[in-house]
Amino acid sequence: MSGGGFAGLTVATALAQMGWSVRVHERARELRAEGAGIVLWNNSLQVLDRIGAGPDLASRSMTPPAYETRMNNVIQSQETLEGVRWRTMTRPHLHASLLTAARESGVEVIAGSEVVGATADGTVTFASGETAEADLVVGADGVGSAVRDSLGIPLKRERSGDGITRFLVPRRKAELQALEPDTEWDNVIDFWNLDPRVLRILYTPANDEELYIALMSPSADADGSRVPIDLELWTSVFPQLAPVLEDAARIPGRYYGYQTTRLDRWTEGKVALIGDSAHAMCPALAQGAGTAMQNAWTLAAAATAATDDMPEALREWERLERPITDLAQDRSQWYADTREMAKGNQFVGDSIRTALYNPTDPQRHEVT
Ligand code: FAD
Ligand code: 3HM
Repeated sequence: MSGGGFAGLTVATALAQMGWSVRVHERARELRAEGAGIVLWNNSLQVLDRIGAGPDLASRSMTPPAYETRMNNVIQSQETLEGVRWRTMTRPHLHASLLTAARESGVEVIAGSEVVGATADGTVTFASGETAEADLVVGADGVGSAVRDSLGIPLKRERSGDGITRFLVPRRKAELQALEPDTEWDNVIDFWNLDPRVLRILYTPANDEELYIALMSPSADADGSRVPIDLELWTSVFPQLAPVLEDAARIPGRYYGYQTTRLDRWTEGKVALIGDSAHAMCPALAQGAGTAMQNAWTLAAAATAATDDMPEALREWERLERPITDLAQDRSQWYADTREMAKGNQFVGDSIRTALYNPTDPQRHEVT
């Protein structure tokens, strides 16, 4: 396994629980997740339950009462998402839950171990110059994947003009309530402003104490995309969020331009790619990590069921599982290009299909 992020830890845990002997090589010296908050849906929550990470994850995460969308501070929709499983949390908490599940399942996680490449026959090469052989190699090493690049798999990158800077800050619920008493501050609130200037704040409570805020602006807007943030600009447009923007302004921050990575194929011989190395996507539908964990589970199941021909089993896995991930990528890129999320009521039809998917259901591909 190359990479100890959400994809790598999930596939490693699933494989170990299915009887494999598994080693995860993580380049970073410390095993932890960088970044702020995250939203997960049924497709990944089912997997987290199956690998035993569900209770720990639930202990410090929440399901907000609604996903609210505002334009110029006027409410467009409050989607209660009845019948849809979803939860918000911090990235460090999700990573810690996965790491615990991995270790409890007997996965060996080696930090400070960089993979430089792999070959179709299952040979992995490390930066140290050492090599190892495996029955299955998984490239879960993120958007800059060394495993993917060493295999020479052709890819296309599509960029959008917009991007986002993410922060984890204290909730400050009482101070926000004092500023806007009628607001339900436990909701996710997607505050859009398109005219006269494109500036958006996605407000996502992650638990009782921590709040994830994501500040979006076009990359062409130098002040809007500046880090640390231009506090005066952001508080002038979003005065009701001043207390939490002041916290965000004290954090260095990194502006991330939206982009999609699409590969010709996800497998090569005994090597499979999952997560951002195979299918990085824009975050509009909040499905990058979700599809990573979904594909981690289905890959583990497909590899375990493989009899003598691992390369063919991996190709069949991609054929069956790829369409639902392609859909999430395409819809998320479309939202990034059109900003249609600003209209509200967007979690319907094709935009919610990936969220509802259950990768652990053996009947999921049966045609009725
Ligand atoms: P990564 O998280 O990038 O992990 C890769 C790991 O591999 C890292 O630990 C890295 O150190 C390691 N590594 C890299 N190279 C090597 C190497 N050569 N050798 C060994 N190890 C290596 N997704 C959601 O589901 N919900 C959301 O709400 C959401 N919001 C998002 C918001 C934004 C603004 C962005 C940018 C993304 C968002 N995503 C979201 C997407 C999500 O963050 C990614 O899809 C997810 O982190 C991918 O996981 P991964 O394990 O594939 O890759
Ligand atoms: C959860 C989430 N949803 C949407 C975006 C976006 O459109 O940038 C980012 C997110 O973290």
